[in-house]
This record gives sequence, C-alpha cells and structure tokens, in this order.
Amino acid sequence: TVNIKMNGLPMEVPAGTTILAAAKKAGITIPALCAHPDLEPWGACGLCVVKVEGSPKLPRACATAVIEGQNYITHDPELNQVRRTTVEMMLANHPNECLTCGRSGSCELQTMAANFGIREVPFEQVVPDIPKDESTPSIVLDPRKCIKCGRCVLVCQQLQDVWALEFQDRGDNTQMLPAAGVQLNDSPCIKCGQCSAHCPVGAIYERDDTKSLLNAIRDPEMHVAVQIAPAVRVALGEAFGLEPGEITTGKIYAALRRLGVDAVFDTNFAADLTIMEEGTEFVERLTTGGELPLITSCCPSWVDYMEKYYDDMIPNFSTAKSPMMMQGVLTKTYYADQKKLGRERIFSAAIMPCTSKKYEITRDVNMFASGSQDVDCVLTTRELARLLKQSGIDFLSLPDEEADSPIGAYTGAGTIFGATGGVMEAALRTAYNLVTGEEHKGITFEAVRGMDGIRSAEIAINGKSIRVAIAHGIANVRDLLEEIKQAKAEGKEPPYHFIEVMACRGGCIAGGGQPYGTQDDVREKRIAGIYQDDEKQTMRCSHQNPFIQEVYKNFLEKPCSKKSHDLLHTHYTS
Ligand code: HC1
Ligand code: SF4
Repeated sequence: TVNIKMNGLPMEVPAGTTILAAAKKAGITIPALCAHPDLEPWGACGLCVVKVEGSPKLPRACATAVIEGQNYITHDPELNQVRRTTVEMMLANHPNECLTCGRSGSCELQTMAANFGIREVPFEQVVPDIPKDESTPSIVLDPRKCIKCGRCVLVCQQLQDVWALEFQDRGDNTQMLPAAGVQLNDSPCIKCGQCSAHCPVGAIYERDDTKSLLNAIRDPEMHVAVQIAPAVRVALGEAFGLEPGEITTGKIYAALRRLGVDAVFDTNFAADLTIMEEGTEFVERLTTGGELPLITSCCPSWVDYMEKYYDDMIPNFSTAKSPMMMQGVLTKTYYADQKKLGRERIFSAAIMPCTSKKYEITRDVNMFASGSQDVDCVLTTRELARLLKQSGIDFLSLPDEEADSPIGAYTGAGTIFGATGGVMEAALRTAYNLVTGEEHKGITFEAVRGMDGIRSAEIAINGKSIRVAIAHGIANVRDLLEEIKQAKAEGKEPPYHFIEVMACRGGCIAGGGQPYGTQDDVREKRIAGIYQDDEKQTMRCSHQNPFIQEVYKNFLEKPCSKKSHDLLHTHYTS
C-alpha cells in the first residue's frame, strides 16, 4: 500500500491506484470526460489535472499512479479556471443543439458546462461540417458533436477488438471515424453499440425507431404485440431512479399496455423455446458425433463477427434462431392463428438491451419465416425509457401485471439468458434432463457463472464429462476460437463440447442499448437481479414450461421437427 494525502487528509491506497481512483475513494469527484472504468486511461481531455504539493507539475489524475508521501490538491480556484477553460474550448467546437439532442439531460459535457456555470463561450465557435453516418440499422454517428475524448475508439479496439473506429488526423483535426473513410456499415463494425453506450455526448447513439412503434399503435388496423428481453427488466428502472438490478417486469408489461400495445409477450418464453431447440441440437451432436463444440448464436454481434472473421466455424454454430426471432415468428404464426388474425395485421416489436438486434431483424437468413418480417421493429431500453417519459407514464406507480398467453410465461432458465453464462446454464439444466430423463438435483450450475472474460468448466452428465466454455466481450473470443482451431488442425478431440459467446462484457445486461452509466459495479447489480428473478420462478428449467410443452403439442410437434426447422432455425453466410 501507499500512504498519501488527498487535499491534506491522509489516506492509504493500494500501490498502482490512480490519483482519480484514490480521490473517488476519498469521496472527491475530479472531472474527467475521456476516462471510463472500462478503459485504459489515456489522459486526452485534460480536465482531470491536479496539483502535487511542492511540485510545479500538473499530472492528469486518470493516468497517473499515486506516489508515497505526496499530497494531491484536487480543487482550488486555479485548477477550476484551467478546467473551465478546457470545457469552454470544447464548447467552442461543439454545436449548440442541446434542445434537440438525444443526450440532453444525460450528456456529460452539458453537466460539466452546468457545473462550471458557463454562461457564454469566450472563443469563436467553429464546428466541423461532417455529415452524419446513418449507414447501419443500429447506430448513428454524428461527428459534429464529437469532443475527441476517444472513448468510442478505445471501447471498439480494447473491449471489442473490432477496430471499426480509428483516430484520424492529428492535433486539432483529430476525428474518431471508421477507418479509410468508409461508411460504418462497410467497416468491420458488428453493431454492438458499445461505442454509443460509452460516448459521453450525443456523437454516437442508437438509431431511434420509436416512431415506427407509435405509428403501428395509432393504426386501428394493426394488432401490436411487443416482447421484452431478459436484460431489460433489471435495467429500465434506472431511467426512473431505481437501483441497477431492480426487477420491474410487471411494471414494464403494464407500461406497454398504457402505451396502447395490444399484446405483451416475453422474450424469456422464447428463450425457453431456444433451449429446447438448441439443447436437442446439442444432445444430438453429442450422441451422433456431430460437429463440436456447439456454439451459441443468439447474440447478433457475435454472429456478425463470426461471419466476418471466423466463417470456417459456421458448422459449429447452433442453427437455432435467437429467442427474439423465435418469439417474433411465433407471434405472427401460432398466436396470429389463435387470434384468427391475418399475419399482415400483426405488428411485432421487441424491446431489447441491444442495438445489434435492430440489425438482426433485417438479416435475410429466414428472418421472414412467417411470410413477412417476423420482428418489425426493435427499440432499445433507452428508447423505451424515452417513450414512457414522453407519454407521461408514471412508471414507478404502475401496478405489476402479467404477460399475455400463450407465449408470455417463462421459467428461471429463460430469464438468466440476460447474464453471461446464463444461456449455458439454461442449456445444461435441460440437457441434463434430455440425457438422463431426470431433473438435476441442485438446479443451478454455479461453475459457469462469474465475470472472468473466459471461463470453462467440466460438468458430469450421466458419467460423461461435458466441457463447456463461456466468453463475453468480443476481445476475449479470439483466444478461445484459436484453441479450438488448433486442436482441430492437430486432429485432437475438441477442447470443449459447448461454448457460449456474448459480444458485450457481462452479457446482454450490459448491452449497447442499456441505460447510460454501465460499468462493472452496475453490471454486477444487474446480474444479481437476473439471478434473483430466476430464484423467484416456481419453474426453473425450460422443459418444465407448460406453455412450451403446449406449443410443441399443438403446433411444432417436437424439438427440431421439420416445422421447427422451417420457422425457428436459421443459417449463416460467409
Ligand atoms: Fe439478449 Fe437473448 S439474452 S440475446 O443477450 O438470447 O439482446 O436480454 O433478448 O434474442 O432471450 C439481448 C438479452 C435477448 C435473444 C434472449
Ligand atoms: Fe465498434 Fe461496436 Fe461501435 Fe461498431 S457498434 S463501432 S463494433 S463499438
């Protein structure tokens, strides 16, 4: 440990702690716009300069480790002036469009300007004239609003290892844009939206599809059915002042009905269905010598990444569609038939924690299996929060309501999809039953839980050891895939039987469309909420869901039947 002083008050911190982190521990916030706990510090914005007693230097608190015996001055009139000037210079290069900006109210630059009491900018205003990039269905880049903090580039390169965004030019002309001047959609971008979740201002944001849902609700001819993803229920409350992880499922159903939605379904139901299909696929491959490891395919950014960089692993991918797409196709077939509604009269929307899901619904790989687009529009958690606020819905005072039948009820296995390791655990709960005909005594498989970027475990089923691995955050996937490819090249047994991959760190609970402010403590609270939701359910294994059993009995026949393949499975393109 190191003994230092923070504004004269002695404190002890572990060696290597940055001045910024030490100050935070002492209850002092040093302003910073480029620093983010998910990222390596790089000291770009210059707001976090502090003084060291007895030294003329002004180190950047985010990128400087504390030194034994030093006394750090974090705030005084001189530092305030330096910081204020830095903010004023940023404002001189930033359009004055707060009233019409999607980040108004959550913009970190706006907060900074307000805290420093800036009423006018003493520099000439020069805003770069660069057009918006709206080429992807998922996110929009507005480089005019970029403050060059670099978070988007670092998140794309360090957390995701995708390198779709780069620093271009130097000095005052630096821009964060797709490499080589291409449009984002022509870059390696996998649409995960992590750049938008980390951007402190309104320079990168989710594409807004709220109008599409509102238009359908207003159309008296349309029957609007909306599903909500596992991870939305433990995060939406944050937009209304609740703690991360608080479960608001019943209120979300109620809120959607107040918006005028006709039927409220839950993606968790289809997560149970995915487990029946994928679990069956896994057990088939395991027992008949099919391609192993089986790799999960419900994360569209992961699918996009695999198609771009590892298309030789397409045979390893589960052909089961994601729960969202299964729910969509059942809404327009099974549910439409029960309601005696023509498919063209159903508008199917999904509330997702994810920007990439906006892309997934447009993929031409059997995503129009009902005869039209199976999911018509996707809104992120952030968009739903905005929609509820603009509609005057007092979210916190809503009663808890139930989802609609027959494709709304879920088990604990369906809900844990939202956390890293959850799809694997849900699959194991049912695979155990498929292989042994019995229920797994403990229900849970704690060995696959946690936050390590890559985790592996051996699970005994019927005397056979099943080797599983989990990766989250795309930067962690490469090592795992290389290990598998190497074993294959050497003619060895695959090192794993089953692999789960989610593109975002923590899984969908930290998707690119979740409320702002996601970092590890928030991730952990949302994950805890997900497992609490699992424990609350009377049924915790997908195969126990009576409504799933009914879908098979009345409609799909059995898992992986011809009809299931026609409606619930997809394929991949290189
Ligand atoms: Fe996910 Fe999934 S878990 S991909 O992370 O398989 O988005 O929440 O809806 O489809 O169920 C996201 C979450 C989500 C699907 C499910
Ligand atoms: Fe990079 Fe993801 Fe943003 Fe695309 S969406 S630029 S992959 S962080």
